[in-house]
Order: sequence, then C-alpha cells, then structure tokens
Amino acid sequence: MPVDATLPYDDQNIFARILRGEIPSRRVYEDEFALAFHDIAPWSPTHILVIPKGAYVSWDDFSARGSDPEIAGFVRAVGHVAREAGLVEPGYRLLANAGPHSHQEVPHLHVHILAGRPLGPMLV
Ligand code: D5M
Repeated sequence: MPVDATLPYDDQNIFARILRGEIPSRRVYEDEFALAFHDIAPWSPTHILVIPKGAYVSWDDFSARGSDPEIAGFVRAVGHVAREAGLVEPGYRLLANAGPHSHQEVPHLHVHILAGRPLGPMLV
C-alpha cells in the first residue's frame, strides 16, 4: 500500500527498525551517513536499497531538510555501493519514489539500485 510521504516521519517504519537493528537485513555497506542492504523482493538480479541514517521520509524531505554533509555523504555512499558491487559496467539504474503519486511504500527515503540485466526503457 503506498504511503503518503508528505506525512510526518514515523519512527516505527520498517527501515527505521532495520537501522536500529530491530529486524534483520542483508547488509552490504554501512557508514556514518548511510546503510545499504538487499531488497527483500528484488525487481532485478541485483536490487540494493540505500537509506540515509537520518529520519527523512522522502527525497523531497531529505533535499529540503538534510544537512550538506548528510546529503554529500549519502550520495557518495550510493556511488560507493554501486562501484563495490561491480555495477558501473555494464551499468545500473537509480530510483527513488517520493510523494503520493510515486507509489512509495516505505516512508523512509530509499534509493533503489537496480542492475544485473538489461533493464530496458523506463515505462512509467
Ligand atoms: O520500495 C520499498 C521496497 O522495500 C520494496 O522494493 C520492498 C522493500 N522492502 C520492504 N521491506 C523490506 C525489508 N524488511 N528488507 C528489505 N527490503 C524490504 P518503495 O519505493 O517504497 O515502493
């Protein structure tokens, strides 16, 4: 069920619980600003989610309220994860849902890294 990402941050959302270590995840990377783990229901052979450590609902929220170090750290973490996973060649797709029309399901900002097969054109 998509969430209304314009709502205030809910600290019981599933990614907040993963960040706190309350539920397991298949972690691939962690630093001061970001955590990366495998998506539980992958859309492609490689499907990694990268989330900021701060409490941000969406890309819109993060880009408006996040500090410059948090934003820089998060962007660098996404690139690092993709490089370390060996995805730069032949390539990968980044996707972040934000807002009611996007079908965002988890109300903590996450960037999907999709790779592992030719992904084709974006259809929607
Ligand atoms: O994408 C939300 C994504 O989060 C979706 O691809 C499934 C994934 N998900 C949901 N629960 C988990 C857990 N527990 N571990 C890993 N991945 C999970 P959205 O952009 O919000 O539609």
